[in-house]
Amino acid sequence: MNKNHAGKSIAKTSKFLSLVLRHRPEIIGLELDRQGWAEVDDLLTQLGLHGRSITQEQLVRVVEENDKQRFRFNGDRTRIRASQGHSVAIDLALPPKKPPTQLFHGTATRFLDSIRQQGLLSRSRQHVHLSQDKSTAEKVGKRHGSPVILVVDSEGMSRDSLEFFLSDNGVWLTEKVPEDYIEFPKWKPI
Ligand code: HQG
Repeated sequence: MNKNHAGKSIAKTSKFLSLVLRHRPEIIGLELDRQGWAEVDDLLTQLGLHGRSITQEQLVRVVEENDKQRFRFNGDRTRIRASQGHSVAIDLALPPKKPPTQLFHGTATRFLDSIRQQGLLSRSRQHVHLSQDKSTAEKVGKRHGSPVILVVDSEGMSRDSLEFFLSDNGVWLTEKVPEDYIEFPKWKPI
């Protein structure tokens, strides 16, 4: 297999892993424990049974080479989980952490009216996702349409006892962001 093809298949496997480890483990008959971990042996077996066979070495490459470090092994590499982004009801069991003064959220202009009214909601996921840098927020926003970056007063939220968690891959998570803590763009989107 040439390098390009290998890269593409890694990307494909990574997308599929996101689907099963975050959203739909049942499509390959996989069970996640309460904290979202799957047994690596089970995962490899179930992938094989569903026409998605990969080797342990390929799985290690998917985890290690993932651009956002979306997946993580436990210490002895017998278990694996997604570090954030779940829609399945699991408890990542992250300790609350004091956030930086500000955090950013990238969204699409078409959602702005609704966000002004309701604040940021986690919708299908378990948390609202925030980043420490604007460029990540911009990329996330672009996935939904014409991007806009919202500035979140995380310091104010923290002061008001709203909790934050930092995922293993550096994404800030919180249950919701009430509209009063959001700085909206001054310009009116077209
Ligand atoms: C929007 C990526 C209307 C919200 C990233 C977003 C992230 C509202 C969309 C991770 C709303 C949900 C998650 C409201 C929120 N009214 N729209 N009240 N509140 N929204 O995909 O943050 O590459 O569930 O602004 O790095 O875009 O997948 O969340 O536009 O960490 O690893 O509803 O996905 O990681 O969309 O992305 P999503 P997200 P990965």
